[in-house]
Amino acid sequence: MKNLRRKTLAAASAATLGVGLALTGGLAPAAAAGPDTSYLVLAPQGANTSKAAARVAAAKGTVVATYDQIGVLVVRSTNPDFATQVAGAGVESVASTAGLGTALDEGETVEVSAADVASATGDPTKEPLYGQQWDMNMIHVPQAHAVNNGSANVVVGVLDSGISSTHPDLATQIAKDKSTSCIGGVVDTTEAAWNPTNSDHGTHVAGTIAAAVNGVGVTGIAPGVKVAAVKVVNNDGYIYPEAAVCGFLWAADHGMQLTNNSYYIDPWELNCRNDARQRPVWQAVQRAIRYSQSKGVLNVASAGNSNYDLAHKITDTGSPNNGTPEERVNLTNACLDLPAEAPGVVTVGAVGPTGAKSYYSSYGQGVIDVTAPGGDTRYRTQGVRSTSTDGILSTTFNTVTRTNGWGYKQGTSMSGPHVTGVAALALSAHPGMTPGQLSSFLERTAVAKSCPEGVYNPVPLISATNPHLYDATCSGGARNGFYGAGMVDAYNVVK
Ligand SMILES: [Ca+2]
Ligand SMILES: [Ca+2]
Repeated sequence: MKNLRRKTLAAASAATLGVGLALTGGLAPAAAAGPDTSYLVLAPQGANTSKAAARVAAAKGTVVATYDQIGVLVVRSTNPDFATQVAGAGVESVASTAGLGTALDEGETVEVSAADVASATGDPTKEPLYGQQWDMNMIHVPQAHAVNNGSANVVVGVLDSGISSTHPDLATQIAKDKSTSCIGGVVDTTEAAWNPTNSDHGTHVAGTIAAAVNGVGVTGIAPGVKVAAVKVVNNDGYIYPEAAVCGFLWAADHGMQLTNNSYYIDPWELNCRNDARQRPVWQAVQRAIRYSQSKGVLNVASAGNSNYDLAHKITDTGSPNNGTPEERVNLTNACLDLPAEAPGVVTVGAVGPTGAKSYYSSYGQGVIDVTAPGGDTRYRTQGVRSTSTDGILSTTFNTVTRTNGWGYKQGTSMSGPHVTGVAALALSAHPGMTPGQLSSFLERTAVAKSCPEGVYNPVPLISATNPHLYDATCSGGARNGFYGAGMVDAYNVVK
């Protein structure tokens, strides 16, 4: 969905333009305060942050969070010359995160009418809305539950827009003592802080992983496990790197074995490789991901909804969004889509109800590890109209009426939590696997899917002017660019 991707970026640039201009205005009087700006200050790898903290104070910055585990400080400052003045011994690099927030690919929610309360049977297929959960049949969730529906020892961090703690399908499923907001890079564990504000994205994701089998609404894939809300999406719908850093470290230091990351940050779209200012920011996020893995966390991430070949960024002609597209041939893996492309992260594409790649799902040989249901509301009509029931049904929170409910969304944001849920079942049945063992187990137990022949075009009628808007070509054999090692399977990981 290259158009959407460009729109997202346009919004990000507009929201942060003012800050960027102010920062480069070197002629302002030294005494004038600039805008209140967030920075990541990196100490040398392995060093503690005390020297860096002293330099921050001298440069008129305020440390708002200290991440000694990875040698990173989150700092706010109104000093327009902060980045220059903080440099010195004990500081490896510094970067403002202004302009580096990525908009959450929110997607539309189509609500369904409230389900009648039945009696809890322990059978997921008896949940009132189960008949609309085609995704659960596709990955054999009922068969899995007959063996194992999850252990309460497994806690999944949902790095997202918060989870509604009053939702009847989720209230019993949340590890409240492990839930937090990470907005601004700073931990706030009050319940209000990690509940949703302007987005129910995280509530939907959490329901796919662990909605209760309780005679109400839907079933999740692993209702026996716990989810923790780790809110990284701010009230404007942006994920900033300092929030992601905070989220990975929180999950790692609070005994979580898994995180779900249904968001992505696109530095390469912003020409990261040629931008020295951005590089420290991505280094900080990568340090955080590496740290979490060292603490036994497997991180699962969505591939993105751009129908983009992530293995061939070098031919990108879609940027910049604000002018004539230019071919950029210097893009390399120097800056990766994070967290999806960080080493060790399970990267997930999406399929619709037919099992074929969803029209929007990004792909790429060597990038996609596994696939899972994310919905495809266009395949039935070849793109002409949306069929909402071909999306993924899960728990919702209406941010206008402030009420809980159920509804459909589609995206790799929805397929990611299917993999996370299956991984949670796998750990429940086979405790003690390392992140590396778990990710290879997920791949070994996945059901391989072969490439479609030729150019794949599921929605030729979606655009009146461009019938090839969603063309994609799959490469590879048993393991390929559309489906990775194949479709994850809940039964195969517990049997
Ligand atoms: Ca339920
Ligand atoms: Ca990966």
